[in-house]
Order: sequence, then C-alpha cells, then structure tokens
Amino acid sequence: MGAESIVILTGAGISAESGIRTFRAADGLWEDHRVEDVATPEAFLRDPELVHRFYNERRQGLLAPEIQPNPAHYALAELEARHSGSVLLVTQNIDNLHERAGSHNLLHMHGELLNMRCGQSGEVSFFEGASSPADLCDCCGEAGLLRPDIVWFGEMPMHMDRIYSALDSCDLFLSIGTSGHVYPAAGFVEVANAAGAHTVELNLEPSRVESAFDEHIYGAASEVLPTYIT
Ligand code: BJW
Repeated sequence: MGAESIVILTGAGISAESGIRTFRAADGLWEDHRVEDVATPEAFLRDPELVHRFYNERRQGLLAPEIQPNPAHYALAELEARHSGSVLLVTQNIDNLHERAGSHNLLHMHGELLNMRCGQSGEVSFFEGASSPADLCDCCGEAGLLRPDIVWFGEMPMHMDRIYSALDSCDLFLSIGTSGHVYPAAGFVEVANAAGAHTVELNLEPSRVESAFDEHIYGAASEVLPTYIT
C-alpha cells in the first residue's frame, strides 16, 4: 500500500463479527423502540430511565467476555503500526474494540459507550457499571445531569475539525462496514474525492453512497480487509 496519508472510516459492520449487532440489520428494534427514537436528546428528556436502560444493556453486552476484537480490527491496528503517523482511524462505533486490538490514532466521532458526560459542564468520566437518572455527577454533585457520552441524532459529532483536515489531505480513504445512511460520516467520501484520494468501500453489500467510491470490495470485513491491506 503506497499511500502516504490514509483515512479509514469504520461502522457497525466491522464489529458485527465480534457479536455486536449492527443498527440497520434485521428489525433494528430494541424493546419495540426504533433505535432512532431512543438515541436522541428528546428521548433523554422525555424518558431518561429508558435511555439509561438502553445504554446499560449495551454496556453490559460490550463487557461480556465473548465480545473480542476480530481479525478486521487487528488488521487495522497492524496497518497503523506499519504506516506510523500516516493512518487516521475514524470510527462511528461506540464500542472499544479498535483500541483493544491496538489502534492508537483513533477518533470516536459518535462518542464512547464506556464514558458518561455531565450535561452541564461537559466533563467526561469513565463508567463501567449501570447508570441511572439518580446518579450524582462528580463535577457538580447534582442528580439527573449525567448522560451517556454519545452523539445522538441532531447533535454535532466529535473531532470534526481534525477529521475534515485529515480528509482534505489524504490520498487513500477506506470506508469499512458502514451503510452510508448517517451524515456527516456518509459524506466523507465526497470530501476525500475532492482531495484527489483513491476511495474504497469494503462492506458486506453496496452502501447507500457506493456510487461515490472508486473501488468496491464486498464481503465480511474479517475476510476481505486483512487480504486487502497486506
Ligand atoms: C458488514 C458486516 C461484516 C454487516 N463485514 N460489513 C437528512 C439528510 C441528511 C442528513 C440528515 C437528514 N436529517 C437529519 C440528518 C442528520 C442526521 C442523519 O444523518 N440522519 C440520517 C438518518 C438521515 N445526522 C445527525 O444528526 C448527526 N449530526 C449532525 O448531522 O450534526 C450536524 C452537522 C452539520 C455539519 C457537519 C457536521 C454535523 C449525528 C449522528 C449521530 C448518529 N448516532 C448513531 C447512534 C449512536 C449512539 C448509539 O449507538 O446508541 O450512531 S445512529 C447509528 O448510525 C450509530 C452509528 O454510528 C450510525 C451509523 O451506522 P453504521 O455504522 O453505518 O451501521 P449500519 O447498521 O447502518 O450499517 C452496517 C453496515 O455494515 C451495513 O451496510 C452492513 O451491510 C455492513 N456489515 N456485517 C462488513 N461482517
């Protein structure tokens, strides 16, 4: 791989083979709610108990011993090790499987499941247990302010300046395991195209924005990715 500056975008598909459900697979429902109706600031205001329960379950799921990084996560960590300083990994995923596989130059644009954030001060704290609206926030000592450190619909994703700046100067952009339904991530390929990068989609099936890519590789990430990047 001769590229000098590589940006990689990952989505739920890369963690599917580790046992974490994707968003738009099957019925996409949780307790009869559409995920889109739970992962919003309005849902948290309306029914904080429900939203805490949703994230508590997913936190518990992530911490289960059988949930481990798969060969696709490891392949990206190896790629970063081989191309020191020239690979930026941007993930939409809120799990921690990339870091557990050894990736370091990593940005979680939609937040992290194991972090909580104070809705008042913005202070972020690591959190492994079950959260509830009764929890007191460490920074202000009040109940009801702590929320999952997650980017919900209508909120600004994180690290956007760093991401756009890397996209503006990359010469290779890989998009892995994402359906292309959710913006701004679904628009990154256009930014990379405008920068003159070679753009590649690796996914189980064509995404919603597949026509924007120069190259397409369809298959399970744990199979196609290690082959593609060696
Ligand atoms: C495999 C595989 C295997 C399976 N191997 N592949 C109208 C038009 C355009 C935009 C908007 C609009 N109305 C509203 C918006 C904006 C909105 C949006 O995009 N909505 C769309 C639904 C229309 N976006 C936002 O609100 C964002 N904020 C925003 O836009 O701020 C303003 C802004 C302005 C200017 C610049 C920047 C910002 C915030 C979005 C927050 C997304 N949050 C979620 C929930 C996170 C919390 C949680 O997890 O609970 O993030 S939604 C959910 O979707 C989650 C994911 O990160 C995200 C993307 O999903 P992903 O990863 O693509 O998963 P899937 O399931 O969709 O796809 C998996 C793919 O993998 C599939 O294709 C499979 O085939 C494949 N796959 N197994 C390889 N083994």
